Amino acid sequence: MKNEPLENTKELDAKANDLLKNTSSGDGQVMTTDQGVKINDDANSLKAGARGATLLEDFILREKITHFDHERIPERIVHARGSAAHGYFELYEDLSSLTRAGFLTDLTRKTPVFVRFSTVAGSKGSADLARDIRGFAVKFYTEEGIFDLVGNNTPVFFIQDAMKFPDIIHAVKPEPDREIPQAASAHDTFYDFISLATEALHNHMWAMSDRAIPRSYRMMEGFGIHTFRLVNDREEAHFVKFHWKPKLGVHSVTWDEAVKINGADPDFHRRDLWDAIEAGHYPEWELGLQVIPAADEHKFDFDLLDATKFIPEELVPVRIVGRMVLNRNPDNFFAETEQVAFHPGHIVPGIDFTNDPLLQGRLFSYTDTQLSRLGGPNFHELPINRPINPVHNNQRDAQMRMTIDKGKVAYFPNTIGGGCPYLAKMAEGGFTSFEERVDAKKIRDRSESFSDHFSQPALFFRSLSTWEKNHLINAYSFELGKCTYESIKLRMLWLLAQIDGALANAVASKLGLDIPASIEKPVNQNIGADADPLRYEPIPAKRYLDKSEALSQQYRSSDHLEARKIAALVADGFDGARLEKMKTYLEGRGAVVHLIAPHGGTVACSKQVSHPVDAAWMTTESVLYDAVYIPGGNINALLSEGKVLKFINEAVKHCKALAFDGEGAQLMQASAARDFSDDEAILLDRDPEDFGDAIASHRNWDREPLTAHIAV
Ligand code: HDE
Repeated sequence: MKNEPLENTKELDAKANDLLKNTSSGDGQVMTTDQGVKINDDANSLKAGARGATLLEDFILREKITHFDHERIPERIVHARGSAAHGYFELYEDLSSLTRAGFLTDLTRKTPVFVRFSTVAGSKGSADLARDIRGFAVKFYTEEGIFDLVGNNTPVFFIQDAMKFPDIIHAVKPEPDREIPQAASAHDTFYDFISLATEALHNHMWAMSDRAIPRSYRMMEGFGIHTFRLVNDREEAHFVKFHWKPKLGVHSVTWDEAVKINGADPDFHRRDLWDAIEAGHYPEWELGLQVIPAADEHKFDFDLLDATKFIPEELVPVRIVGRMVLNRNPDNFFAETEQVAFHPGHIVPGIDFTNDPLLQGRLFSYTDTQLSRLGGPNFHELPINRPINPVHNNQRDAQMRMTIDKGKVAYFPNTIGGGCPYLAKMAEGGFTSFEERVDAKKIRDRSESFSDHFSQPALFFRSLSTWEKNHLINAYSFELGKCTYESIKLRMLWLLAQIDGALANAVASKLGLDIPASIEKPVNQNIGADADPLRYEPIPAKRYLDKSEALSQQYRSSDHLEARKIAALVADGFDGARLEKMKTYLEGRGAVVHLIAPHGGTVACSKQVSHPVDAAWMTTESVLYDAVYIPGGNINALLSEGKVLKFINEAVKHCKALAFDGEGAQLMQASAARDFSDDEAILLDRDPEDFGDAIASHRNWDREPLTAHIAV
């Protein structure tokens, strides 16, 4: 299906077929104006003489320039930078005891999906490796209408109530006086806010962890975050949390790499997703559910309605129920990835909301923002947004209406239209909201059960491996080190001390500050004047679970190599036989081997065979690869090239797998790799299989503490 126009693809799912109605290609076609008039000069405007003024009459020029002038639409206020792909979802088991949603009960279905990954804070043109939460939004085109699971790559969010969303976003976005910094949270306004809104500390800790600098979109978990409801035919409801578990494991890059990747290839994640799909290595996730019986709503040490909490997998295991495969790149970025409109309020019968106050606020925001972003209320008609099942109602008119609704009737009830479109009965799949009993005072308040702000960040930190903890400490130290207000740093240190003493001490020493014994109480700010502030103060951390393995990337690995990138450093006279052996093996496991040589074009091996060069040294960087291979042969040109040593030293420092064969040993000796002859991922004259396994383990993080001296 790769590289082919949509119409040439062999198997079209229902959504691909639907998109075809609007897909167009100029191949073999004559150029026309938007009005269909054939054009025979697209380079010269109509003038009064060859050197004269341009005439207003030139409808071809006017049309072309006018359209160009209006090509831009507002970027998303958050999640502006993103990439997307098509695919499908299929179910492993019939879940009809829990839900009546067709895509979760019918084992014969392949439900088309469109998935968009994103960063949150940066602009549309910002770099992919920003330290940030990633969006993970899935649109299911089900036979009963659209279901959007608009999640993130962390299981919790920063705030508990939608009321605070504009504040946290204003705080993290570039500061409004200078519009600095772009796509970065390391600045005063963000930490001013975080240190006052202590509920944010938990998600913030995830944002300081390696999860915020993923190796690839394909190697991230996804989470629906909020507790939703599944409702079955008998109107019985269960609470549910949604999870996406990646087939390739959960992996990240180091901060040093992230900073360099942003310069070397700001589209690193976008390219990785695109290339993997084009190469036929389709990214895959399993859908997992944590199901909680309604009767257990209050049995946890936290509130299920509080989006700053996850349910540890030790308390409620994740039940794997299906898988999602992304197998087709979009044809047009703007028409699909940019115009797609997700909404947590797009649900289908069998799924329902809960009273999570963050979710409730989201239900308003998405359509509202899309009205201005996409220019009016008809954006549901855009090809990427329309469902695969028919749409009939009495909504009419407005800008850019595509549908031509026939007849006189645009109201209900009616007799003139035969009572159509008629109402569906529940048995026919009509949506009915879950009948939750509500008996309450109208009040601007927050439940005391939302007051535990420290226990889960503490559990998260305890659950990390040593290398993950070190990365997190460095991230805090970097970010707070970029703040200019000492009062903000001190407040953050005091708060970190409430979470974990060792974490706070380590960050304090890197900042060169002492943890204050006390600070002004970090009372939540947005409560009504009459409320008692003490009711909203965070309570001390509890320890209801020692550790949760699921929180650490250490336990989220896999043995897959699909679309992993390996740099083979070569120059004329290299050992072609060894390269072929290694390449064949690695490519057999789905990896991509690039020949990196002194120049573009071709490079000749010792047998005088020409091999096409994938990248010249000057056009690429070590940080763009997962591993480095030196096949040996004549390596003199490599030994005298500073870029090659930098390439290898960086790979050593970033704990990657390196394999040296034959004469490559000299390069090992000449580089930082010489100090790591016992390292399990730095291999000399070993089987390709060992190298493959080392690459699949992603990194040898045990090496990291020994690499401080390597200057790169
Ligand atoms: Fe969003 N969010 N959000 N958000 N969100 C948007 O909608 C909003 C929240 C998420 O790829 C916007 O169409 C509010 C949580 C993703 O197109 C906007 C609140 C989670 C995407 C909006 C939240 C998300 C968005 C901007 C607090 C994870 C990108 C453009 C109440 C569960 C979707 C748009 C895409 C996008 C509002 C909180 C995920 C402004 C008010 C929690 C993945 O409507």
